[in-house]
Amino acid sequence: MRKHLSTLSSRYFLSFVVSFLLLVPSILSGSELPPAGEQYAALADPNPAPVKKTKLTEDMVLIPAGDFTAGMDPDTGYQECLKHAKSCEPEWYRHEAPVHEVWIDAFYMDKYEVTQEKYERIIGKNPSRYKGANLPVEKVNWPEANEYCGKVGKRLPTEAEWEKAARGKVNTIYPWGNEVESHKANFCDVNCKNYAKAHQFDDGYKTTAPVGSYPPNGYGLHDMAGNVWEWVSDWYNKNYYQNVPRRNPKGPVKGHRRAIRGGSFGNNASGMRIAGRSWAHNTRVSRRGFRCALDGPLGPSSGMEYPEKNFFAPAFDLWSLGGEKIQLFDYRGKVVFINFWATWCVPCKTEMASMEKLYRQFKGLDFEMLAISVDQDTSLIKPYLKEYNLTFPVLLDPGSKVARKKYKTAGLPNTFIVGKDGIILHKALGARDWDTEELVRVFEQLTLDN
Ligand SMILES: [Ca+2]
Ligand SMILES: [Ca+2]
Repeated sequence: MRKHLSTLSSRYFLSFVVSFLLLVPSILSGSELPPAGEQYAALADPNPAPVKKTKLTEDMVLIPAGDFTAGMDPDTGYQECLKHAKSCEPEWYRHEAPVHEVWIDAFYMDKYEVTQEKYERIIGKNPSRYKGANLPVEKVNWPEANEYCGKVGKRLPTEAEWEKAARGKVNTIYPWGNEVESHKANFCDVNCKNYAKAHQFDDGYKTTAPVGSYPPNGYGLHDMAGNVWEWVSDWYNKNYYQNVPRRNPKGPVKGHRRAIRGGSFGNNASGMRIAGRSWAHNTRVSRRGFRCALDGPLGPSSGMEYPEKNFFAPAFDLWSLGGEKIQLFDYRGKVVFINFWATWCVPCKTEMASMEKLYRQFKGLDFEMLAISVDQDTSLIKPYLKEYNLTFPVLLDPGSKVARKKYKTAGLPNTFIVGKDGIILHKALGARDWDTEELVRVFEQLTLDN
């Protein structure tokens, strides 16, 4: 699979190099991007690789790309510890500071901790202390967790991915709010036999609980708080949050212990805080398991790009083919699929049918498709739509002012996916197959997001 991915990446790298070389003359001459139809179309990739279809994502949730707030003010962690534990030290929480914004590309996260049944099916043995097919596998060390994820075609999540996934779009101490409650997660409650036992709470389990026994968090993930601690891919470093990369941090380059997250059945409630960090040497203990992650479908291998930072989609108002004035602002609160195209653009034609399918599937939901034609001769558009049986809304940009000046399109087709908050989430230059299972799932997730 790695070979397959690297072939894809090099293919895209080549196509971008080609695009860039084609652009060079106009950059050098200082002229605007090519006005002539054929030249304009030549920049697009007429044969995009299809997005890989896979069933790997069953029982996984797509966590959309974007910023989240990582870390926590250490005093909050300390105060929360004082509420639930007999001894706490303020310095235990310094490694969660400072609070910082991190961009994470879209990725998939397992809904559940890996169960013993799944682990045994792949690895051929079950090391767990507390046996049960649907209980989380435990007593696995980091290389074993890493090996399992690799064998099923996935990987361990990074610490930052784990924290974003656990946050589930909220800024509370726990996934469900700021106070510990009895039936939200499995921690060291009244049933627990160790020093952390909390008499005032009853979560129903002395040791591990079957995965998914408690309500999911805001992303639909279970047991991110409690049950078993979870290995992540990062090395642990207590100072890492003080100088963390802004985008997709992958942890320190080396270390001698790994980060673990989320608390367990054997810890007091404050161990389940979303921002709580901990570490472990390469040991096997019954309180520790894991779950796997997977790159999102719009990662580098799909040819989709993420903007370097959060860009609001430039505002525009254009006439529709039906003679209505349409403003982008009218669609605030919806996911907007903006596609620049022209009747003379050959690659545009190859993606139109899949755009139509996507449009019909999401019509009426929090979704709008705006196909912006840059045709000079707008009389060609209606017959074209009729010929290919296309019903999505078409806007007119005959001078390419919106296409080239506002959206800086470098070729056709050029697609921009705009989130509900008006921020450009993805860009694609060249035709795509827009109604693949993977991409439909992406749009489902985006339209459901708040
Ligand atoms: Ca418990
Ligand atoms: Ca857990």
